[in-house]
Formats: sequence, C-alpha cells, structure tokens
Amino acid sequence: TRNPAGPGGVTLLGLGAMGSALAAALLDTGRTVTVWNRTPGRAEELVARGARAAGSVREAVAASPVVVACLLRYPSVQETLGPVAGELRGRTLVNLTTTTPNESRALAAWAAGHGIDHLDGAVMAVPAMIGSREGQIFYSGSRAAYDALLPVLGVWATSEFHGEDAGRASLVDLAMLSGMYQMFTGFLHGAAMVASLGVSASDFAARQVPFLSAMTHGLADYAKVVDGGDYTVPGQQSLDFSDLSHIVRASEEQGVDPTPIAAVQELIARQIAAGHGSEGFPRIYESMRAAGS
Ligand code: FVH
Repeated sequence: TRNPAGPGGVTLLGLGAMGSALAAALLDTGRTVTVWNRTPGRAEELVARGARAAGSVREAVAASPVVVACLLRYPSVQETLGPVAGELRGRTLVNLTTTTPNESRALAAWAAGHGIDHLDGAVMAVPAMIGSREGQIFYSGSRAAYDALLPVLGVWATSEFHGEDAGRASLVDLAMLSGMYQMFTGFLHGAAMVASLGVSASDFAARQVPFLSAMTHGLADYAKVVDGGDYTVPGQQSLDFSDLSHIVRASEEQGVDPTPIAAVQELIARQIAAGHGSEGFPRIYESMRAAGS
C-alpha cells in the first residue's frame, strides 16, 4: 500500500479513458490514489499498480482530501456527487468533467453551499497526453485550491488558472473546441465536394493542410479589427466581396449538403442586409456576439 503519511491522497471518480489516465499519472507520485467507477471492473490495472479501489462513491470520497470527478457530462456529476455532498464537506472537489460554463457555475454554487472547495477544470488533452508536458488543463474557481494542488495538477499537464469565475476555464475550452470542430467540418465538407471528382479525402487533405495552415495567419488581423471595433478600416475584404452564395450553389450543384457553408453565408447575408456590405468580413462577429443581431 502507499505511504499513508505521504502527501495528501487523491480520489478519482470515473475510470473512463481520461479518468484512468489521470489516476495512472498519480500512481508514481507517492500519493495514495483511491479510484471508483460506476461500472465495476475498471480498476484492476490501477490496483495492480498500487491504487486502492473503493466499493462506493462515499468510500472513495471519504478516502482523500482531494476528490477528482472525471465523469461524462454534468448530469453524471450531479448523480454521482449529489448523494455524498455531506461527505465532501471540508474537501476539495476538482471537476474535470466537461461541463458548460453555467453548469460549472452551478456546480460552484452547489459546492459553496456544502462547504466544498471547488476547482473546475477543462482538459485540453487526450488521455495519451496526460503525464507529459504536451497537454494543457485550464482551471477556474478556487484560487486557493489551485495553488495548493499545483504539484498534483502539474503531474497531469501544464496548468493555467483562468480566474475565480468557475465558468471561465470551460468557456475558453469550448470556444477553442468550437473553432476546431468548425475547421474539421469545413475540411470534411470540402472533401465531400471534391469526392464527386473521384478525389480522395487524403489527397484533398494533402492540399488543404498547407492552405488552411497558411490562412490561420489571417486570424490575428481579424482579431485586430474586432478589438478595434471599426469594420470600415481600409484594406479589408468587404462583406459584399465575401458573399459566398456561389460556394453554396457549387455545393448544391454537386449534390453535397451545403449546411456548414450556408451557415457562414447566412451570417454574411445578415450583415449585408443590415447595410454593412462595404465593411470588412470580420463584421459577422457582430451577428454572433449578440445572438440574432
Ligand atoms: N477522452 C478525451 O480525449 C477527452 C479530452 C477532453 C476532455 N474529455 C472529457 O473527460 C471526461 C471523461 O471522458 P472519457 O474520455 O474518460 O469518457 P469515457 O471513456 O466515456 O468515460 C466516461 C466515464 O464517465 C462515467 N459515467 C458516465 N455516466 C455516468 C453516470 N451517470 N454516473 C457515474 N459515472 C458515469 C463512466 O462510467 P461507466 O460507464 O464506466 O460506468 C466512465 O467512467 C468527459 O467529460 C469528456 O468530455 C475527454
């Protein structure tokens, strides 16, 4: 068994791909690692390497001053932690389950109401990156908990504290993932368009990767215009010029569902209809910034 007198133990609730990786990374730190999973049978390997398997959530929570929840979505966190709120009192809860900003804030309020020190985290890494310097985990919520736990957090990935608003880490994470998935979707839409020519997705990727990589240099320019708030600054591609109806038509002509590009065109058309056609393309930000404007 681990040295009980060593640094504070850590409990991991949730032994999925990510939870298992988080627990495994702690096994060599000399801390007592207690693990629990809803479906039994996921702890064997970790126990063989020195972890302690708890028979219930309550037992798992009672075992350590720090309890990490790495479950699925917010409902699974509520379902798992709700019944053991009393047991969690006086302990630190680190939530690494993906939750929306408001769900993180609701969890923070719930924790505060039960005397639980809550730190919310957003894991910007895949399980294989845990334990290396490759991954990043954003945190927000209790600064005291973050500072006290830095040695533990540092074992998993590089850590960033985003502030006392418990929803911030999740919001930055989800905003970054939104851009990533829209880029993925745009690539796959393009691949669907050229497939009708017999061009393979791999051949298309070989073409798109350098092109999209080069185009990312434009993001900082768009950001400057958005932060400046003046979309009439000369030298920009205008919204009129950016009208993408032809790409929507090209997609439809090929029998390819235009959904992703039609969504972009809808934002452009809204700004043009509002009389901003001569202003820069980044002005679509205004249509998104205040939903529906
Ligand atoms: N895997 C990844 O690359 C991503 C990287 C970014 C962050 N995510 C988030 O991490 C959370 C866990 O993800 P995961 O990959 O470990 O997911 P699974 O392998 O599917 O394991 C899910 C665990 O959650 C347990 N669980 C689900 N529902 C409940 C519930 N109602 N009550 C208690 N536990 C629940 C599940 O238990 P079981 O199905 O084995 O009984 C797994 O332990 C997640 O938020 C990602 O978004 C990972």
